[in-house]
Amino acid sequence: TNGKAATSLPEKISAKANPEANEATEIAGNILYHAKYSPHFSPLKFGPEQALYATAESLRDRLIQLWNETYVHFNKVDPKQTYYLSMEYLQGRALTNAIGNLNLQGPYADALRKLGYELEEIAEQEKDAALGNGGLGRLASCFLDSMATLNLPAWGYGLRYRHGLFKQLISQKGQEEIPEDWLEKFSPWEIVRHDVVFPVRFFGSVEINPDGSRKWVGGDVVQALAYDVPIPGYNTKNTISLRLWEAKARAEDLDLFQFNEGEYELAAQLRSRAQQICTVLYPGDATENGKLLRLKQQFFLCSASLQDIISRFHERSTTEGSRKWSDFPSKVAVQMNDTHPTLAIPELMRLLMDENGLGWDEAWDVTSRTVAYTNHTVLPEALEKWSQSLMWKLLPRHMEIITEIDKRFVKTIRDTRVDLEDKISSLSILDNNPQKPVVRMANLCVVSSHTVNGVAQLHSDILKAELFADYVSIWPNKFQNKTNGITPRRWLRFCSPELSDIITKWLKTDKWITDLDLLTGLRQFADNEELQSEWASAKTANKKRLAQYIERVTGVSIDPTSLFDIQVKRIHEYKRQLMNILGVIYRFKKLKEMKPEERKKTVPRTVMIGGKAFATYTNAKRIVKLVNDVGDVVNSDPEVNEYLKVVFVPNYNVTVAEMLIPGSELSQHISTAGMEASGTSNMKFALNGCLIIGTLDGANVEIREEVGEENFFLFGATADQVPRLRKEREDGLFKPDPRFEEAKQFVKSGVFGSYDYGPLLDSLEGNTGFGRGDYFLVGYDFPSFMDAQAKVDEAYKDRKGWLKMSILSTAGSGKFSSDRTIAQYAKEIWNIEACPVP
Ligand code: 4GP
Repeated sequence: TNGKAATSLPEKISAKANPEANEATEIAGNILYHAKYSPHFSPLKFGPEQALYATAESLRDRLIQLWNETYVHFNKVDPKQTYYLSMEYLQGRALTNAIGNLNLQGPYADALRKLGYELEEIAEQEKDAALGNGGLGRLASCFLDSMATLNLPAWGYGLRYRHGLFKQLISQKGQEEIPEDWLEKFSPWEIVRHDVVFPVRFFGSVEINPDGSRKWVGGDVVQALAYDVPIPGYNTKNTISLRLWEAKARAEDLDLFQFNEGEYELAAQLRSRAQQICTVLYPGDATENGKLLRLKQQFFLCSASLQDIISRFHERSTTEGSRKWSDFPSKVAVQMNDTHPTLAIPELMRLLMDENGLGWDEAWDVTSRTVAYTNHTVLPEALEKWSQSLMWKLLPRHMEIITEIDKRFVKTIRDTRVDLEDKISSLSILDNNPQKPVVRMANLCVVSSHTVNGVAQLHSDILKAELFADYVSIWPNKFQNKTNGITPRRWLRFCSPELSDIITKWLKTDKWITDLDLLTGLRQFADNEELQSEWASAKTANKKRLAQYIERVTGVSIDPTSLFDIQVKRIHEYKRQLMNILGVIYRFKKLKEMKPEERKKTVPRTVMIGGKAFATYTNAKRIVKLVNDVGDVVNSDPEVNEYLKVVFVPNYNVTVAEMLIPGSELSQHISTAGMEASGTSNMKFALNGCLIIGTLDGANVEIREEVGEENFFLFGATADQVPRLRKEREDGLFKPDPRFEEAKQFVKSGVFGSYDYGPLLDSLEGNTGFGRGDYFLVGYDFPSFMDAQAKVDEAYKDRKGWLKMSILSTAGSGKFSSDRTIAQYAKEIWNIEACPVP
């Protein structure tokens, strides 16, 4: 802040002579206009928050203009269009991104300065839109940015959760969750479309018409109302939509009679049932009610989106005369982001058959040529299975359709593939196990989609060799790989302007921002001392900024000259934050045992770990607690804290990531091989010149290939060894490394407080009676992890060598642009082409 920020509305702005200044003056005028005439606060106040909303609204004016032009253009050209269906979007903040994509940093910064503010200070007022959990949701948001930037006719569909991902508080108890409140005031980015409303039904029953056709009737009907969020592309007019549905009751759903009788809750029952649908992201599903609500959410997204898609198909048809349903797949591609939107399949079938009169074969042909499915995980607990009885209750017509799809599929296999007879029970969609009959959503997706993809090469290979192996023998061409990517705008250009400017200077062009492969041009300068020193000063600036942030949010002061070692992601046993912290514990113990002169020779390190644990995932919460307890002890140890600091970064989200990643030097991607489908933060870190310590898992494999194996700290078992190692562990054949035992023993000795870490440590033992002891192979990988860490320390002592590796890491990250990923989806799955607004 410039220290004398305006708190009351300035009267007028004086203009300067040059055009850039004129633009700034115009923008400042616009901001003032909104502060006055779109008032959301008491008149004449102009604090940072008022400035944020007015600034956002001034930008929104521009976006709406571009958005309308894009819409009109798409309508005119009538291209094939992709609809990305996702239950999650982790958008983060939008202001800096919109200003950056429109290339208006300079004018906006000047305009705000005229009004007494710094742009960064205003940007910081914005809350994150956190309508997602982790990787899958952030991927969807990166994809939207790339779709717009590549001028693709593509839209996102999602839900407008009133409360996004919980806020994480760290207390003496460990993690506590409190509701997040991104709509506390309002979001300046969304626009409600009062004319885009569709009815969505739940429960009810199926009626058979005299002609044999069927109709779903009765039950509850909820309105889906569209809220659109503009998604600007970088350096293009194209601005696409993220359409988020909100559930609304109809006026007649309020029982006035009961209300007037004083029965307020009863009277508003239907209304409150409707409101529940979009109240929170991922309501707990341990209870029957919780399951029902989640299923409702999924269906709500699918039904509203498909009705909208079909109505657009009709709307555009009228310009061209009548259009045939068989054209639908050449106009519409639906991508299901994981199995969460699987109900799009039976819902599209229902809409085609029951509402539009198509026969089964025609509806099936249209549906199966329209939908495609992306798998994001092989974890069995994440492969959705819905109880058949719950589904029959909530969606009786859809269950009829699913049953029929299954019946026909099984018949085809029986008729054509005798060799698969004994596989039918696992290939079928319905699992009719009398104990617990369920619908296997992944199977429904594979059977119905024209294309199924994994999200990194190794993951796609595992899907083909294991999870979906028998399907591959039926449809060898259905399966593809689309290695994930990240948007270079948010994850380099805007979050690290210093480093970006250096890259632009050395490459003599800023075209890398949309053509990330150009970064390879940095390789030739990796040894150049001038580049290295510029590189180092950008890194240092980012590290200092990060150190200030850490001190502000945790009170821990960290040394910007120490090695910044970061692991941030959802807390999960397979991601092995526990292995990381055990390594830190071992390091701490050794530092304690050293003589002072010996300590001086070590490389000082700051280890930062951040991430949210699912509210009911006990072991994950224990890990959070352990990291915090270790931090308390280490950071206050006067002998050691010059050489080691341990920080738990609270409330990890997109905005926090934008602060951490540019300041990182080493990042940990250390999952048990075969379990992390891809990872995407690994790509963000590598792009920012941060070296990776990691296993051969997910996209790590490809990152290592691209940046060069000498620039990657590799350790650990490979995916194909994992089953054998688990077996050996179970059979008691595993001999633990003494360092591993020592670290565990140290925790048990109570150095880190009185919390009972017994159950957490027991999960690392071979035979705990559950036969799943150390399922994630922390014990097996620990020694090679520690060896790799020792190599990191050695490498860091060589400043030039490290800088070279850092430059080569950025230089090798071009492949991981989401522009590349989306271009491949467009060509190889969706069959759509760019449609740039002239
Ligand atoms: C995540 C995977 O765990 C991660 O490896 C991958 O990078 C990401 O999807 C995007 O593909 N999965 C989820 C989830 O977030 O909820 O299954």
